[in-house]
Amino acid sequence: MESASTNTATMDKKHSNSVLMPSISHAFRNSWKKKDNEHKPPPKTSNSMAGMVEFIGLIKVNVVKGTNLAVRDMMTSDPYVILSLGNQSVKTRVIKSSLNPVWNEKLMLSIPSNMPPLRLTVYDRDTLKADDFMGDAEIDIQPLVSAAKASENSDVNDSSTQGKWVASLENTVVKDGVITLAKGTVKQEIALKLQNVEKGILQIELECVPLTQ
Ligand SMILES: [Ca+2]
Repeated sequence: MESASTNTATMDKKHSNSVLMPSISHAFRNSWKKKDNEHKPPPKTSNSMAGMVEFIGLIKVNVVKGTNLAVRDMMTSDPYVILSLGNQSVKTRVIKSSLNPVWNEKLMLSIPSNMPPLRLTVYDRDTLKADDFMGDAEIDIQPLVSAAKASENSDVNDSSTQGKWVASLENTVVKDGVITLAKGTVKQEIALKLQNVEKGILQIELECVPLTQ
């Protein structure tokens, strides 16, 4: 370090100490107070840009029912379903004490442009300990999205002339996931055999609404 610059810095510090000290400490007090009150600082622009995802449409999921689900309490379970697509996640209500729950609950998720698989996970709600896993399943939504886009671009809009797209669902399907067009909406009814669990079938209906712009 050169002595000249050190001297300058010391001089500056002394100068600011004598003149600006009261206002600086006041500013610090204010900034601390502000942090305590707000808890969350506003997100930086670069962060929010990095987290931005482009959506190409909406997927409506009707979680219809579960059949012969796994037992996680003494005799039964309190099942609910978590749906996740990319970073989003939504869940159904809990049906108390049932291995054949009927939710009939419609949930909606935005479809990211990279079209990740739709994940469904079933849990047993417990009050005194962590919820227990009751199986999961994954659905490739690309065939449904393609069908929805095709039907949108097509002039013909009745179900008889529309082709049928059979979804590729690997080994998780019980019932064929045939995609159908009825009254201008593209739908897919699927019965899924839950994976990583001893038993259980989940029945859902998917509907895709592409964004036109
Ligand atoms: Ca339970």
